[in-house]
Amino acid sequence: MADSYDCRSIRNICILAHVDHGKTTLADHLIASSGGGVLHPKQAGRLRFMDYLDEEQRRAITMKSSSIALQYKGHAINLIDSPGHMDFCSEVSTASRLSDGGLVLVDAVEGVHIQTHAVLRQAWIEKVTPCLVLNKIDRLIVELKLSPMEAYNRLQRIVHEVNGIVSAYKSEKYLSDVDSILAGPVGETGDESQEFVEDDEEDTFQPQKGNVVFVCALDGWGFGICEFAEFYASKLGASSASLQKALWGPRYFIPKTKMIVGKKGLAAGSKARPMFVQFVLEPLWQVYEAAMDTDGDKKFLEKLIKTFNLSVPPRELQNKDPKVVLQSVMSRWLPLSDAILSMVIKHMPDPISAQAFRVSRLLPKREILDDDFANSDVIAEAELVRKSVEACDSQPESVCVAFVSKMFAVPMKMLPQRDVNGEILNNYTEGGNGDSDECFLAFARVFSGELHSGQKVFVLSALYDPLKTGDSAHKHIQEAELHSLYLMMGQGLTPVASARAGNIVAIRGLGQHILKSATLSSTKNCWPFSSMTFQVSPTLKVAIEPSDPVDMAALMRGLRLLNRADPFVEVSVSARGEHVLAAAGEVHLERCIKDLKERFAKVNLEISPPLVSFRETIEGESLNPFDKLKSLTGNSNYIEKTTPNGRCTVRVHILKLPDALTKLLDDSSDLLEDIIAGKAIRAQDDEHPVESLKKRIWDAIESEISDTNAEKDREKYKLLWENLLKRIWALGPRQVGPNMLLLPDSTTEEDGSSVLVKGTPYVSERLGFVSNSDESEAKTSTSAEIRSLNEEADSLRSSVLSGFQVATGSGPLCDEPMWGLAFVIEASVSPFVSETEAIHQQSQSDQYGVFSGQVMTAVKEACKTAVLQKNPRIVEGMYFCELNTPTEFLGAMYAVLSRRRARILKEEMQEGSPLFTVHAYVPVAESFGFADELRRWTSGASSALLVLSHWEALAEDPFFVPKTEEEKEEFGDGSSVLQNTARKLIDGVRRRKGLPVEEKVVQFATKQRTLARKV
Ligand SMILES: Nc1nc2c(ncn2[C@@H]2O[C@H](COP(=O)(O)OP(=O)(O)OP(=O)(O)O)[C@@H](O)[C@H]2O)c(=O)[nH]1
Ligand SMILES: [Mg+2]
Repeated sequence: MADSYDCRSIRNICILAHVDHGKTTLADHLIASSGGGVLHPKQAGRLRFMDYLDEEQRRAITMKSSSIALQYKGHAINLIDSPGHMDFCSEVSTASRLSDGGLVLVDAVEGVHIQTHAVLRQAWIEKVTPCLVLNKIDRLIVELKLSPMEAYNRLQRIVHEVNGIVSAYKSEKYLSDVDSILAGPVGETGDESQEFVEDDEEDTFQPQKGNVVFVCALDGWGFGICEFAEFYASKLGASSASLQKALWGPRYFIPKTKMIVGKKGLAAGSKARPMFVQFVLEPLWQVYEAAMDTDGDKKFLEKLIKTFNLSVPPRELQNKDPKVVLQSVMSRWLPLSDAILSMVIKHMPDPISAQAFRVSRLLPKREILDDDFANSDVIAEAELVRKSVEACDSQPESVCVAFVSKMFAVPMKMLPQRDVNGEILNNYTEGGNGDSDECFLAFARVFSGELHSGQKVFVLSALYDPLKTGDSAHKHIQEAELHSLYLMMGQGLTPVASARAGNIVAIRGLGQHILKSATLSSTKNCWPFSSMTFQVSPTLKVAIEPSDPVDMAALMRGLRLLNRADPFVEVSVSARGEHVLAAAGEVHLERCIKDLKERFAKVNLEISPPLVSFRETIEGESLNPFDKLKSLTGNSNYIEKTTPNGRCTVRVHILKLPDALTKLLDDSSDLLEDIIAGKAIRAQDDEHPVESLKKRIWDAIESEISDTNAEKDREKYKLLWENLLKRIWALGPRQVGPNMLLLPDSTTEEDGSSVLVKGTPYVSERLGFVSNSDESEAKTSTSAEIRSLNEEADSLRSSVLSGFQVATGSGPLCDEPMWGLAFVIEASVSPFVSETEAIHQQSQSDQYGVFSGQVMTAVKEACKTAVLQKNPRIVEGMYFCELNTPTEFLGAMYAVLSRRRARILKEEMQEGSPLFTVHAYVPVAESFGFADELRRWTSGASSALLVLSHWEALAEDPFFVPKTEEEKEEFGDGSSVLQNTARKLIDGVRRRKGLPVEEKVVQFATKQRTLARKV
C-alpha cells in the first residue's frame, strides 16, 4: 500500500435489512459508480453483482455476506452486502463485526419487519453506526398511488418506528427480538400523534441530521434532505442549514412573508403542506406523472433537465418505454450512489474514530485476579495491544491484530493466477490435505498494525487466555504463516502484498488453523476478541449417510469441509453413530446439502427427515403455585428406589419450576456456564451480570403469583422460594440446563442407622444466594462405623450428581432432555447388616456393578419414575412466524396455518397497502415444508419468516384414555382412532430412536371377529 496511507479516508460499511428490501440492488449502483468499472451502469440494479453464487441467482436471495472495495471522492470504501433471510442471519453477525457503519434498509411499502428488528439489534450489539435508507419510494407513487402527503405520513411513521426500536434496545438491552415485536410495534401511534414525535433530540435517525435517505434502488436514484436544501437555498432566500432543519416535520413555508413557521404559525384553515411534501415529494411526483402518464407534461421533464443541467442522451429520452425515460432522468438528477456515499462519508466513522468506541465491545477489559500479578509483563503488553487496537495504530512496526469473522471456500480455479508482482503462481502448492479443489480463505479485518503475505502470526481461539500457560493453553493458540492476501471485489480477488489497520481483506493460508472465527496477533500476549452473537442457533437437524456405504470416507471429508466453509452449520455424530447436520432453516439446509453433494463430498447422499427435538416435563399449568411447592414435602409424594445390594435408598421429590424461571435458565445458559465454572465476570455498564441475573430469577418466580393479590400469600411464597434458592446443588443436563438438583431440606431427619449423601449448595453459592458454606460441622461424637459410612456417603456424591445429569438428559417419554423440573434427591446409605453380607459384597459387585454405579442407576431411575408418576407432558419448540399476504389469499393462508397447529397472535392490515401481516406461533414439528406449502396455496403471494421462539408444553396427556362416561361420549371408547397429538409425537421420536413403541396392530379383536362372522 502506498506511503500516503490515510486511515481517515477509509469506511467499512455493511448493508443490512429484512429479506428482499433491496440490499443487493443498492449495492449494484454503488459498484457501478465507484467499483472501478467491474459493473456497467446499464446493468446496475438488474445484475445483482454480489449474488455471484448460482444458488443465489436462482433463488434471487443473498445467502452469504461478501465484500467489495470501492473508491469514492478520495475515500476507500469497503462495502459488505449481507443476506436478509433468517436462515443466513449468522452472516449478518460476521458482516457487522467487520464494519463500522451499517446502512439499514427499509422497504417503504412493506415497512419494518422482523429481520429489521434483528439487524438493528445486531448493529446495536456490535456498536456499528447505523444510517437509515428508505427504499422503493417508487412503489409509493406507482404501485400504491399515494398522494405526496400520504407518502410523507408513511415515511414519517417508518422513521418513527425504527427510532422506537433502537431506543428500546438502548433502554432494555436484554429484550429478545420476538419479545419486542410482541410488545407491540412502537410506531403505531395513529396519525394525530405524529406531530409530537418530531424534533426529538434523542432519536437516532433524523432526516434533517442527514442520516436518513430516500431512495429507489431499482432505478438508481435517491436523495437526502441536504440535496434539496442546497438547491432551494438561493430560490427561497434562506440558508441551506436552516432549510435542512425545516425540510422535515411540521414546518410550513408562507410564500407571502417568505417565512418558515411551525403548525401554530399557520393561519386557521390554511392548506399549507409540510415543506418536505411541498418542496421534495411534490416535484418528485410531478416527474413521475410527466414520464409515466401518456398525456404527461413532457415539457416539465425538459425544464428539469435544463434547470439541473443534466446530460440525458436524447435517445433515452425518446424511448417508448416510460420507465427507461424515468430512470434515465431520475438517476442523473438524483444519483443514488452520491446520496448514499456522501452520507456514508459524513455520518459513518472512519476506522480510527470507530475503533475508539468499538474496542469496549471487541476487546472488553478483563478482570485481573490478584494471583495473576506474577504475569504483570503479560498484562502490560496485552494492555498495550488493546490500546493499539483502540487507536487503530496502522504503523507497520506496531503490533499486528486482526479478526477473522468467518472462513469461506472458493474453488481453486477462482484464485488469481498471478501474484502482486505479476508472477505466475502455482496455487496448488499449499499443503493442506491435498484432497480438495477448494481453497479456504479467511474473511478478516486488520485492527492494528500491518499484515503481509508470508508473515507468521499467532491464531488465538476464543478460549485463549494469555495468562495461562501449560498444556491446556496450547490448545487455543497456534502459529500460522499467511500465504497471501487479497482485496475482495465480490467474487473477484486482487492480490495485495500487505494490508494495514482499518482494512478488510481475504487471507489464504489459515484453512488448517481456523474452523469458524479467530483472532490473529503478532504477539502471544493478546486477549482474543469477544465472540460474535448469533440471533438463532442451528436447530434444523437431519441425519446424513452416503447412498453407497463405500462412500463413507468421502462423506466424512465433505462434512469436515462444509463445517469449515459455512460459518453457521454444525456437524456432529449422534449417540447412535449417525452423522448429524444442523442448519438454521430449510433454505440453509438445502444449500448445505447441495454444496455437500456437488462440491465437498461429491457423492450421492441419503437425507433423513428432520430430527425434531423435544423436551419432557410434568403437568404444571392447572396447579396453583402453592400446590406445586407442596409436592416437595409430605410423606407420600416421593418415589423410592433401593440399590440391588439394598444399602442405598433413594427418595426423589419433584417440582415443576415456574415457566418464566425455566425460560430464564434456558436463555442465560452462557452466563450460567461462566458462573458455574467459576470464571471472573465483569460488570458491564453499571450493573453486574450476576446481580441482574439474580434479580431476574426473582422476577421470574414472582411472576408466577402476580395474579394472587393477597400480600400475605406473596410473602409466604417468596419465603418458600428463598429457602429453595439456597439449596441448588446443580443444574442439568450437562451442568447448565433448565433443571435443578436441590439439596434435601436441612430439617430432614436421619434415622441414626443410615447416613445421607450430602451435597453442597454449589450453584446457590456461585449465584450468591448463600454465602460460601462452611462444611457441615464435623460430628465428633460419632462412632468409627458411622465415620466410615460418612466417608462412603461423601464418595457417592458424584454418583447422585451423575444420576441426576443422566436422567435430566433423557426423560422417560422418549429419551429427550427434561425441561423445567427440580428434583430433591435424598440418598441414604446404610451399613452392612452383617459380616456375611460384607463378604458377599464382592460377588454382588459382579452381579450388579460397583456400588457407585448402582447408586447412580437408582437415582436415575427414581428421577425418571417421578416424572412418569406426575403426569408427564411433552414440550415442543415453537417458531414465531411472521406472514405477509394479500387480502385475497387470507383464507388459503389460514387453512395452511390450521393444518400446522398454528396459534394466531395478531393479524393486522397494513395501512395504505393491500397486505395483511399475521403473527403466529407454529410448532417446530409442523414447520417443515411450511413455507413451500404456503407459497403453493397462495400462488406465491404470501411469505413467511420463522424465528425460533420458545419451548411450550403440550397440555395434552400423552397417556390419556377415556374413562368416565362423559369422556367416552366425547372421545369415544378407544375403538376409533384417537388423535392424541402428544402420543403421536412421542411415538415418532421413539420409532426414530429405535425405542420400543406400543403399537396395537389389532385393537379390538372381538369386534373384528364379529365383523368376520357377518361376511
Ligand atoms: N420497485 C422497486 N423494486 C425494488 C427496488 N429495489 C429493489 N427492488 C426489487 O426488490 C427485489 C429484491 O431485491 P434484492 O436487492 O435482491 O433484495 P435483497 O435485500 O438483497 O434481498 P436478500 O439479499 O435476499 O435479503 C428485487 O426484485 C428488486 O428488483 C426499488 O427501489 N423499487
Ligand atoms: Mg441481497
